[in-house]
Amino acid sequence: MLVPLAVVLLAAFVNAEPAINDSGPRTNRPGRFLSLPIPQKCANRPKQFNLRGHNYFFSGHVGAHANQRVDWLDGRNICREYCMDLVSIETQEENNMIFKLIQQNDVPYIWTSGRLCDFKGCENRRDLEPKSLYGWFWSANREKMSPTNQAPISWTFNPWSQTGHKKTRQPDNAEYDINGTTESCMAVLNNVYNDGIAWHDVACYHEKPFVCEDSEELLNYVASTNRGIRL
Ligand SMILES: [Ca+2]
Repeated sequence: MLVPLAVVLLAAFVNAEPAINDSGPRTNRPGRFLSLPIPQKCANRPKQFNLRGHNYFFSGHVGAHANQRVDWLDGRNICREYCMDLVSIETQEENNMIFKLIQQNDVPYIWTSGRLCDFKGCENRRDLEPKSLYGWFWSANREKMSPTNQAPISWTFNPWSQTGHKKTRQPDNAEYDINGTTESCMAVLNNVYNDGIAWHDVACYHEKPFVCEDSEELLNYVASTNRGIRL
């Protein structure tokens, strides 16, 4: 009985995402939805590195995606077909792993699943106000982030950059002042503002390489609907 419920929840979440349709001046593709996993792709998903039972890959190191730069939702959907999603960085250990990947391979930036809860369904949530401090979460598992102005619990530092376009700490929603586009998605940037490797809020239409991480929800769903599949 759990599986149909999971599907319903997934579908509901798809419908909660329409705000990203109007996310940028350069792309305007209405009616975009989250992709469902493809069992064959899940079984053969790239497993480049591993942390605590989750597999990951960096798009730049996978032949099919090596030169691909995509907007945030396309990044999620490419990952989701593999039973993965954009990376969610809940622990400092995981953050260290991602920062090391970026540093050692001179990657300019990557998308993560970090998202500002500023779409339909996020209204009337006083616990998310002010949004710039309390409104961020990991889309892949819907886990709330720590307040953006402090080090997450059990971390030794705050991964959000102390500077950016406006020379103020992140998130700064800087593009809103430029062209009215909200910076609703989270990327890890490599020294773009002479600030080392750090977290930034960025408008979702920007096109970047990405890191995918196993989605337990999608893997469980495909496992329970495909008898005998090896994931
Ligand atoms: Ca920013």
